[in-house]
Amino acid sequence: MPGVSSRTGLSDTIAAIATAPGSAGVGIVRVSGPGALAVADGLFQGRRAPSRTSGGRFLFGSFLDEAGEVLDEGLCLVFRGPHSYTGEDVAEFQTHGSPAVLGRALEAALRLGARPARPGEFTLRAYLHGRLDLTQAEAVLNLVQAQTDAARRQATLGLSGALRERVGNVTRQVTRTLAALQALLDYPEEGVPEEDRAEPLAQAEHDLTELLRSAHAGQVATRGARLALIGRPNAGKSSLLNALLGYERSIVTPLPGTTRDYLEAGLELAGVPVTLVDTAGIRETGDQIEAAGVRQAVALAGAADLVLVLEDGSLPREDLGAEVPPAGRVLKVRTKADLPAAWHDPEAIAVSAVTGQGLSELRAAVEAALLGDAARGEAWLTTERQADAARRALGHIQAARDLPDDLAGYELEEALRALAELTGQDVQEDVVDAVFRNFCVGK
Ligand SMILES: Nc1nc2c(ncn2[C@@H]2O[C@H](COP(=O)(O)OP(=O)(O)OP(=O)(O)O)[C@@H](O)[C@H]2O)c(=O)[nH]1
Ligand SMILES: [Mg+2]
Repeated sequence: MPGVSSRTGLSDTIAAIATAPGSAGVGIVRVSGPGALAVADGLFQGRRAPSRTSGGRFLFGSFLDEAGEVLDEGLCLVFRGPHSYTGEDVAEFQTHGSPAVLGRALEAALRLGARPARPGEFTLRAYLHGRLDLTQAEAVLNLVQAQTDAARRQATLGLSGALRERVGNVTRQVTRTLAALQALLDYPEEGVPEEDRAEPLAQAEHDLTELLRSAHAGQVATRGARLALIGRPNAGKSSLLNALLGYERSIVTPLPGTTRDYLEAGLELAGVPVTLVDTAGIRETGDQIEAAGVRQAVALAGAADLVLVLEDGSLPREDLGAEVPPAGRVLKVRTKADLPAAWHDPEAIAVSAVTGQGLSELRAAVEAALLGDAARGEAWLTTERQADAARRALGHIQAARDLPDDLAGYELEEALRALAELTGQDVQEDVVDAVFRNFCVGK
């Protein structure tokens, strides 16, 4: 069991409606804990009592309230600990998915001795019983909340334990070095061979650096990204926004200064929820409204995850005359590629909002910039909590590398502690609470 003392009391039996509010074909009430099957016996009447049914079976029958009134008909699924989601005895009632039925069924379960589950408490129990580590619990949350395919893919990988495994590889390398250093205390004349000291640490450092590079991608895939389009008036910002969206969201005219207020539109790019932000063309202007729009444009560019700087490809190039975020967060775009080009820049992606030329290259460049080369098949760090622990572990490993043998051990122990925190083997209760606070009731 992970090294946390639970405030929740695993001896309680908990119950909750596991399906979303509102009407649906099927609804589920879930009960977990030592009394789950007794609750099921009281609530459900079928050919056989749930408590006399072996795990992994389902029964068909009726749900009854305490007065014996039939609330609904449906299924009772029986799981016996440890072979269940939570690791405890679990009964799941599948009723018709109406709030009226579900409400009464939950009420009956509570009357029979269960207490209402807190948000995420089923998954918390799975964690406390060692069925999941903390990265997997976080993956469950991400999976429940996944709005896009990229987020789903990462959550599924995390749930499979792929992230735990990547972290486990690092832990093994650090442990190997630490063991070698400790042996040195007993046999100082032997020295620590390279392959037990520098090599595993270099490997651990490399793996952690890769993992951290994925953290940004993981967060982008989960929470989405903001993409600002900036440039001179008439550069073609609004036209490009419309072309990427596939509909006329923003007003386009031949007059420079058409867009003054900024506007946002959502789309999915490479499985990532992206918010495109169209802004006022940047120029010196006496118009108060437009000037306010220009100030906004610069601020929006500063706050975006990625900035597309658009320049009209059919006119001589001129400096934007404004602070542009540093390279790395910027993609240069040469617009109006259907017209004769007035300049060339190998770094700029040539696009035409009129013919659609270059749009797929642009999409690919945006994807690469947002997700980086974080290999697609690998598990990423998906939360700031995970990234923070990984960063600390890396810091200690780097510190150990440069220390003499007798002092490096301390840093490596700290690194192991941070890695154990990452997977949740060694965490404070408040960290665990913070993870599960974001869950919904019933999960
Ligand atoms: N030929 C051609 N014309 C374009 C293209 N993109 C935009 N235009 C034209 O350029 C003019 C300005 O386009 P907008 O999209 O309004 O430019 P903007 O950057 O949003 O301009 P402001 O809102 O004034 O800052 C319009 O007349 C568009 O039809 C393109 O790819 N090819
Ligand atoms: Mg515009």
